[in-house]
Amino acid sequence: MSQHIRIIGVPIDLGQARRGVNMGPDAIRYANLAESLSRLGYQVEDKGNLHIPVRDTVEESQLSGEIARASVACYERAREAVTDGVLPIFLGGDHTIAIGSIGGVTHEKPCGVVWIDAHADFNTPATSPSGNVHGMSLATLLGEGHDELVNCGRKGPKIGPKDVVLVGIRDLDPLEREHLTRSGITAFTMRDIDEMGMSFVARETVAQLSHHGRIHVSLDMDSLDPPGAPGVGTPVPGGLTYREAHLLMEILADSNLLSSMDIVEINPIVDTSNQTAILAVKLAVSLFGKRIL
Ligand code: EXY
Ligand code: MN
Ligand code: MN
Ligand code: MN
Repeated sequence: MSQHIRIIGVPIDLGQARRGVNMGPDAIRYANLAESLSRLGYQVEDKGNLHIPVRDTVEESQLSGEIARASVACYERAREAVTDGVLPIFLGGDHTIAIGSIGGVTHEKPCGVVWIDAHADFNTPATSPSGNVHGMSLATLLGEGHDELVNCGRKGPKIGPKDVVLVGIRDLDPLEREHLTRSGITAFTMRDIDEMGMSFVARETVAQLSHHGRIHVSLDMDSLDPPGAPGVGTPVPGGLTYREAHLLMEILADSNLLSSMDIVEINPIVDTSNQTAILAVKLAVSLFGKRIL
């Protein structure tokens, strides 16, 4: 695992309707991400933010085109990080950033992806009740969605159904649910976590994803239970507890396969005293840290 971490901010709020998620990168910086990772012994560099247009200046009809433009920029940064042998952490912004980040880190070779989320983000323009692209990010990565997004960086699917495991799922739209069931993707719902425990779920996740020798963690902070992580645009009750989320990070850390990460969907406008960003940083410390004993 690289000892050099590169932070890349992607302040995008074009994939959903609420304002504020574009301030996520600075909220996470303010919660001391760089200092916390440096303290673990990593060399940490912050590349600042990608340039994203202000939401109010973008017409509804231009949204997917602007998301595609941002995704290509993000893709290039991700690809460059892999070439440079560093471990990139992408700070959202909404979950559309994963189209570029995961696209880019898989430019040369595939990797496993842990998608930690209350949602599956597996809608397509045909199944989505909202039309919001952040609810389509994973389907896009598997090759279904707006053409300019599916073909971002390189043509076609960026990962296959066996390359991704979902953890924390508890809110699916009706057609999205059918689509996910047909896809063959492994999804651990909150019920699975309740019944089998996070220890089993996390170990099974690593076992299913270790075949490519590299794992990307896409952490949507709405996977957490809302009382501990209120600063998200689409909260869903009954999420991961503080300890379940940390145990997942700790077991992923034990794999020594971590190669890149997204932290997404933090909206400081609806947060309380930046606690969602503070929690995200603690989870990153568990993910990149060593066992306490
Ligand atoms: N399934 C809903 C939709 O497609 O609009 C909600 C999606 C929320 C997506 C957030 C990022 O995880
Ligand atoms: Mn998401
Ligand atoms: Mn979500
Ligand atoms: Mn594969």
